[in-house]
Amino acid sequence: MTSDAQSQEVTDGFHLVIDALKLNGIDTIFGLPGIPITDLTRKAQAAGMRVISFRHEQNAGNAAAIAGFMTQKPGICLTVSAPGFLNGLTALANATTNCFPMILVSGSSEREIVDLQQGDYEEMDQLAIAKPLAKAAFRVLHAADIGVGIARAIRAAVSGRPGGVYLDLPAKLFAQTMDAEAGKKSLIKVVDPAPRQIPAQDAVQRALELLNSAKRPLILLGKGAAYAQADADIRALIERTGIPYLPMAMAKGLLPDTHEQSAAAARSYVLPAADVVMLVGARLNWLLSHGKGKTWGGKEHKDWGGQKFIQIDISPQEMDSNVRIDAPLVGDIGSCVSALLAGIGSNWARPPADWLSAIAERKNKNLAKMAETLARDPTPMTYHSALAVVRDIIKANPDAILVNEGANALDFTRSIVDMYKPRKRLDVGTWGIMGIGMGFSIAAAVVSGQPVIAIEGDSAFGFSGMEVETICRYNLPVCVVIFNNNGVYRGTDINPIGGPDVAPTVFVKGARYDKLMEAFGGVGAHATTPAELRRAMEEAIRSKKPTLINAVIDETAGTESGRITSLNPKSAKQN
Ligand code: ADP
Ligand code: TZD
Repeated sequence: MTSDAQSQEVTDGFHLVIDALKLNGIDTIFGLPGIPITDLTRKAQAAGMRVISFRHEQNAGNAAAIAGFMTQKPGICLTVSAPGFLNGLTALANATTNCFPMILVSGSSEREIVDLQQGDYEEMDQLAIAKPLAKAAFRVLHAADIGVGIARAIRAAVSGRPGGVYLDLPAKLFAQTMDAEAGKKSLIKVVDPAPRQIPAQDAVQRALELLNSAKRPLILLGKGAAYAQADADIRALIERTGIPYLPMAMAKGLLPDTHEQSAAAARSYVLPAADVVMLVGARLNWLLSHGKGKTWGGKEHKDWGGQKFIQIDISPQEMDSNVRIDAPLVGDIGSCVSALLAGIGSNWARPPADWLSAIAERKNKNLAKMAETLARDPTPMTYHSALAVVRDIIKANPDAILVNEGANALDFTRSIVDMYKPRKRLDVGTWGIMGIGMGFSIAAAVVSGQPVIAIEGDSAFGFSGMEVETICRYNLPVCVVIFNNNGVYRGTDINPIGGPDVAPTVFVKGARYDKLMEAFGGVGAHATTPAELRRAMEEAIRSKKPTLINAVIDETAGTESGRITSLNPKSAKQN
């Protein structure tokens, strides 16, 4: 081809968006087509990208977010204007809250009309609405700026503390054309999108000295530690110091939950008793009782327990957010942990034996008690007897990814089902949000190719249940297990005035969720005993077929809000 002929070739907004994503190693889009992005989905597929089409944008957004968590590359969610954008926005906000890197790319309507509020098709000032919920938000108006727009979105999503980024692409942009060669030159392959942040040496020294002075040290691993993919060094830090550790829900499996240094089964003992606590990618938010109060040995709920804290986090502003951080260690977890390891050397004194034996004693007692409960086989099936099965299945299939949502279905699964490998447990995260189930499951299967097991409360499942069609359409190895207890938390509430409406927490009794999966060609199974559940799950893993198991759970078994009953406001007024 002559250079003359080349310069006559043109490209357009559609292709520049696709080329910019591909140039940056992004090969998958989670989305839902419609004006103005239908052709973008078609052209992306034609260009060899994987385009996973959902039934609701929130699920596509959740898929993008968890793909970002699993891969350290921003997950892409693609939506149409106004309502599609808003549907995706919950997932974007949830991603930002959880520090998951994703980019919500949304088509938008004509700027001139939107800004004069003249009533365009799906009119909305999307950029303004996304801004407070995203880590960053950008709009591209000219095809020549697409490369910069995508580069900025990628950097914003994955550098520093990861988060959700909004990228607004007005309809007119896609149709714009420009010289193909100039277009190609305008694209940016982002160099080092998440630069390492090396901690200061004096901060490392301060942390080591504090850790060394501890009589009852404890390490807390959060989902930031799982995200960082510094698995071997984190394990070395724990094993070389001999310090007991607690994994937060999504850090389970960073070291196998069966590790002898895991203090998970003695949590209520170690939190108040520890004297020095090192947080690795975990915030002292509500999930850790804000680092104070009775959980931490404080007298009243605002009182500090007297622990000293070391906190490893990439965000300097996280320090002192709830209690004093005595040794802040700001940097990326990989760099911080390797700096600590260098300082620890090979002859670090193990923690005092009385601390370790006190933990072991509690742990063994609690584990024995749990083993007894799990061995029972009551009728109807309970959370415990069903989860004894799930626990065995995960043990036999440690590469399977466990997705988990609900209240009781969440809390019991988290405490009963051991994880053996990093980033295999994906759940409701920082908000305790319902609705992540099918989006996370789909992304986990697409990104990893591994089997996915989703343990779902019947209420939780309802938020994204229609995506079982998506699971069947892409023939994904997802086994959804619904813990069906006929309602939110339990199925036993009654209408206090006895009218025809059931209580607000109660669903149709004896619903057969398995039929939903069958409607789309997947495998449905109905399990009323642990033996039936085991057979159905083993078959799902073996066949890799989309499967939904309706596991009937005693409707009296749950508690209000699971383990967080106390967060329900109770009026001081006497009835
Ligand atoms: P959990 O819910 O498991 O306790 P959080 O979501 O509260 O975990 O905390 C995760 C923390 O990890 C956030 O404060 C975030 O800034 C931090 N983080 C995420 N990625 C990294 C990284 N690569 N290096 C250091 N800190 C990180
Ligand atoms: N809406 C959203 C988006 N997130 C929420 N967390 C809730 C509502 C409130 N909620 C919970 O916190 S758990 C839950 C709801 C509705 C469902 C619990 O019922 P379940 O699980 O059937 O999923 P269990 O096992 O019956 O407790």
